[in-house]
Amino acid sequence: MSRLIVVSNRVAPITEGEPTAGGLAAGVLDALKQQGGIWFGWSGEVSDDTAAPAHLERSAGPITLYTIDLSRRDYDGFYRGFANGTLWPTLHYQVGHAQFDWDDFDAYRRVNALFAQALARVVRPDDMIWAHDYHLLCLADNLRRLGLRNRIGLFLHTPFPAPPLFMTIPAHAELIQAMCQFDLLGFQTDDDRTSFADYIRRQAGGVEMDAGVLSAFGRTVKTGVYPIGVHVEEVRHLAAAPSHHRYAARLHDSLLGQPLILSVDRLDYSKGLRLRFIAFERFLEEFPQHQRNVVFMQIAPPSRGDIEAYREIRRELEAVAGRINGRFAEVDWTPLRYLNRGFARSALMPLYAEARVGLVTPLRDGMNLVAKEYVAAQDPNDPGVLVLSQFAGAARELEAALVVNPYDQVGVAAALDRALAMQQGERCERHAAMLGVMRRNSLDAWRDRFETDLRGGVNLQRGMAEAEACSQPPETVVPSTLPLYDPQP
Ligand code: ADQ
Repeated sequence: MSRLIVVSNRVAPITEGEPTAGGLAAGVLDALKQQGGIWFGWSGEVSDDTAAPAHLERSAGPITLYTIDLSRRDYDGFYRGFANGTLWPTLHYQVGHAQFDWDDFDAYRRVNALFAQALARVVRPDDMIWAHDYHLLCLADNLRRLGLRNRIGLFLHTPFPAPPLFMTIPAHAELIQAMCQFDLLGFQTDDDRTSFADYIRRQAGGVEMDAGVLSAFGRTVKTGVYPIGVHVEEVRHLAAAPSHHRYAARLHDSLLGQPLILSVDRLDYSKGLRLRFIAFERFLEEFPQHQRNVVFMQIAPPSRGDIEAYREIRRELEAVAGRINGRFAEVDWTPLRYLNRGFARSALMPLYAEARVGLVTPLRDGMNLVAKEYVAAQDPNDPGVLVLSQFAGAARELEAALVVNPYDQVGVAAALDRALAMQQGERCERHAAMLGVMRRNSLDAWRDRFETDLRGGVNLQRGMAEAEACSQPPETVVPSTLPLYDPQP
């Protein structure tokens, strides 16, 4: 039987009870647990051994993990450099944080080729390969060069920006051409898919056919929208189980009846934490009746701490949090609690349930699972209110949230006041609407739809071959002088 092979930059810690601070990890792990398969990725180890990297294989229940190490040079150029220093900020419309270096891009190509070579050793001809995220845009291209004809799909967990923004990356044309070697490209929202299709039409001389099928570079690639979801019942179960309430009980006691505004994020400039803190400060200024009567708690474990932009945002947040507390705190009241740590899911979900307001205001986000988890964790009879950025993918589905512009501090402050004053009837109504959407677009539905479309994709590729033979092949925008991918040592 055809196996599912998941490929992502990192494989998740499989041990239950450990904090998992990445949305991709949460989604993929849940998906693989259901049906089993292979998960392939970087071990997280940096090895100075430059010889061909060893495979590490281990099984955890129905999941077999294969991992490879990276050299220091590749880690610096691929992970810190191109993936997280160029692609991540650009895909999140934060070009001010982006930098580009051709040596880093070489490392990105090299690591994608390395993944492909290691993967090719374990793939069988009828396996289906599902790659994840922005680290692996060139994976299918490398696998095709090795002669693999398997069905290969990519799901992009981040946004995909409008073409003029993507084109700030000097290697944009090569990246897009490589992406067209996948059979299926999945996006979180229709905006993201449309941006990619716009690039293909306007910059790559390609055409859009029916139902999201694009033709470019002599290939046909299907594109689709697959909003990632959460296991609603599982989240509610974790949130309500008394055995998980150790932290939530301590939090509850410490609040002394004051309502809690809660935010949970990886510490990342795309999550909009600095503007959120300033919006909370504005809220205390504009609505002084809430002073001494509310607590805002931000949980934000540091991530990517060896990249300067991340160290900088951490310093900035410490300064702003200190200023707000210095300005408003009383002997018996601290308005902002800022926690630089992660929590196991079982501990986090009851914390969501304690919060009267879930404040989720990224500047851009592919989806944002915290928003969905917050909604799922609420008691349907007395739910809290979600205040959600219009720039999170989740806002496309959770229209019944209080949707805000994270750049508008006055607007966010007003939404917080409105959320805290909202009557039970309206809270229940909004919550029920959001829960209905989330049940339809669950994590299972996300996985099933992507897999079904990927299985169908192979027929599509064959079916389109004839049609393409009759039409003029689209012109490529990639200069012929572009270097090929490095062969691996
Ligand atoms: P992330 O950027 O990591 O994911 P998000 O979608 O919010 O962001 O997922 C975070 C996940 O990690 C959630 O399941 C959450 O519970 C957990 N988490 C976050 N902070 C935590 C903390 N302090 N302690 C413990 N757990 C924490 C990327 C994209 C998103 C996209 C996801 C899934 O950037 O836009 O929604 O992948 O596709």
